[in-house]
Amino acid sequence: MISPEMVLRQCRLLNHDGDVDIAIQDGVIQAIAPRLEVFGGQELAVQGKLVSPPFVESHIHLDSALTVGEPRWNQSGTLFEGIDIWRERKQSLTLEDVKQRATATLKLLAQQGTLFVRSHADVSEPSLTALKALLEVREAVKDWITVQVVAFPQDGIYGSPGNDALIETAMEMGADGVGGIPHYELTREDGVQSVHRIFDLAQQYGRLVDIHCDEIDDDQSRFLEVVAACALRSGLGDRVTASHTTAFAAYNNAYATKLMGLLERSQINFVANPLINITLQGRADTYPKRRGITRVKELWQRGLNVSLGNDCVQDPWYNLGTGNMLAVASMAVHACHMTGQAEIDACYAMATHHGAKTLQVEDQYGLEVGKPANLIVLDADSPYDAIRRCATVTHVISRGQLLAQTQPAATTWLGVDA
Ligand code: 17E
Ligand code: FE2
Repeated sequence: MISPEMVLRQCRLLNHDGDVDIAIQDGVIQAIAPRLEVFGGQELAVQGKLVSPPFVESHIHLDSALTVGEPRWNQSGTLFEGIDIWRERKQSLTLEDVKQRATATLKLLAQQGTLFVRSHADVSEPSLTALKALLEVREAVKDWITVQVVAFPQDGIYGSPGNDALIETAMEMGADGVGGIPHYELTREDGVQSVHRIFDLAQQYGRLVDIHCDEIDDDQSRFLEVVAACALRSGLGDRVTASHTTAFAAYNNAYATKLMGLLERSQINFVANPLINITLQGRADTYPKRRGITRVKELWQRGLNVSLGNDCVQDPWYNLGTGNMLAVASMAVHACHMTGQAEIDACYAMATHHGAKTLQVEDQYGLEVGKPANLIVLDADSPYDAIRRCATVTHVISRGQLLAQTQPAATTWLGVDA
């Protein structure tokens, strides 16, 4: 008999027949079995609901979150107007401003079941306020949520003279990853050079790579091949992530097929941000309009790692958003034609396990004995049910502690005969 601090009774697990009990002790999963005999501890009656590892937010900008309308709303809906609005807003960033909005956003994410987050921090301002603030937040929240910070040169590494030095300073300050935006550099050559520079920094400082790559509908935007080639040649492989890659959806199939072989060899990760890119992309199209989301289905079918992100919560690029990963997965199901049963399950995996692979946190992640007790209870009986109904995450357990609880909405019918 064991004496855990907490026992979850009758949990339905992913890919597992029959319900199990889960015992938690010292912040770690102590036992998983159909009926655990325990002595003491807090009991949580899950009653056959889905218990899952937490969601992984593979891509968000915590520095710009919750600034919608400041100083103005994005009227064109394009990436480029968003960058211009942010350039204005970021002139008035303070540490307190960024920390307050980032922490509020992390709480939104966590209460909806996300406990691992990769955030980009804009490092195109000489003060590096966004980065400093997010590094402080990473530390301040680490007891309840894991945050990685990627140094992201929003205005390009070569867009203005000081930016190259700023991204190196960001490495010295302790960013977890190095990013870039090759499709926004002034020329194709600058874009290629920026990718090489990013890989040099990643190797020199031993950091992860996560590049905003080809986030444009231009079928000539082909930096993904450069990223994949660098990942292959440097041996960085799955420590590298290509985010967005929306142009991949615009490439002709002959080129896309050739590229797919290189991607497979490179073993890089992909992050799709379907809520954002379905709205940002296709803006220069008339009809038919592109969906502007990378080839999620084909990448997944080839066994490549694809995960998902919100990208934004109410910022210059996206006026909406609540930070809910099930909403992101639902948009992936719809916009990427992932409606088959296995495909819906795959979209759930993209919001969970695949994200852990992108973030390279698999050693801390998953419902297994000995792993940190990070888990969520959903008001759903399967991933399909969870995505279809955008189910409430009723309990969030982080490091073995109950962090947040939410009541599902309940309707009472009045005045209608059953
Ligand atoms: N910056 C960028 O280049 N692309 C985006 N989707 C966001 C910020 C949100
Ligand atoms: Fe982004």
